[in-house]
Amino acid sequence: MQQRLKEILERALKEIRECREVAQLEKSRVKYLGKKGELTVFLRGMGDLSPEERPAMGRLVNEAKEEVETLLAAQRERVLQLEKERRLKEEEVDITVPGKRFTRGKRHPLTKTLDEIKNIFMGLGFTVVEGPEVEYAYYNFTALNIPENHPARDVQDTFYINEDILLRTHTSPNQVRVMEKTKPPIRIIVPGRVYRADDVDATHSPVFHQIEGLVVDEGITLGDLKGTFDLFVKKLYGEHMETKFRPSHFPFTEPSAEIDATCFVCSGAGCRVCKDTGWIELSGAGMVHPEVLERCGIDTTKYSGFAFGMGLDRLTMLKYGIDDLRLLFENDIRFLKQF
Ligand code: 2NL
Repeated sequence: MQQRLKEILERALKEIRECREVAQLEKSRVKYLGKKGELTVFLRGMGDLSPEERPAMGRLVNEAKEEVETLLAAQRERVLQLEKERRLKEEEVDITVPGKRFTRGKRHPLTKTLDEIKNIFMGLGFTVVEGPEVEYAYYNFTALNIPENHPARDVQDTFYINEDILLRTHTSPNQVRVMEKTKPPIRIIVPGRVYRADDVDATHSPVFHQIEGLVVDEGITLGDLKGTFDLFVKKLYGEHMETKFRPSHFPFTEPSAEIDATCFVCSGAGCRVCKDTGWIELSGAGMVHPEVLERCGIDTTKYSGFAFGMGLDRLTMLKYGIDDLRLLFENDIRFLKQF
């Protein structure tokens, strides 16, 4: 009988020592000390012993149970410690591993150029005005002295929503609104997206960007236009730049001019980009047509104004040496990264 007890005890101790998880320990506890556990059953089986033998044997069994209990408790501590160490190791963070480099976004080249242009004109006391891309034909054409039969109004050139509503073909409608609402002096630039029914190629897109400028005050002359634009070009492209006017025609200005600037590429010597003229066309401009001022309720005996309109896309391409307009719209990260 003693021999059997010894055998159970040794097996129990060995099993418990090999436990590596709390759940295994619980199983062993039930197996030896539970209601139907081996030691419990063993103790009950002592009824078969003689009364003389019983106390000594009972003590031995109780000692064995205590030993098992003590080891269970000790092993439990050990297992918990092991589990903690295992978890700490699993969750270990190597603070010496180099961080992941994440690429920072940049402003689009069009935005960069526009921001520069805004800053230059704000420095001259201009305000930046923006407005809707869907416009009335009245504001886009009629108010600007563009006659009913003018080719610019053609459905071949303009995206119409219906007979009276269209996608603006320039940002001028906003200048008209400002003139209607504001008593001069007026000094504004109006940047924005504009639309024309063009097929896409290296220099054309059905959507592009324009910046127009407008000044209306007492005694404004062509000299003010020349001085303002010359200063603007020098600030944007460098002090070495010069500007010149060429006569032109727009329905909304009189007189009208195209403004050329020194060629960026050859500085005036003549090259492929400027077609050997030494000059590059930057903008259309002129004195606001009295008809346009009158339509907006501005007294032309007292006030006069100048206006200009230029393509932001073209200005940006020239500034950064970009040779294909499509690059500005495709948002290829390899292109945008360079700015
Ligand atoms: C061009 C020509 C121009 C204007 C735009 C303008 C606006 C009002 C009144 C008078 Cl409200 N003029 N804008 C004037 C001259 C030229 O743009 O070919 N731009 C790319």
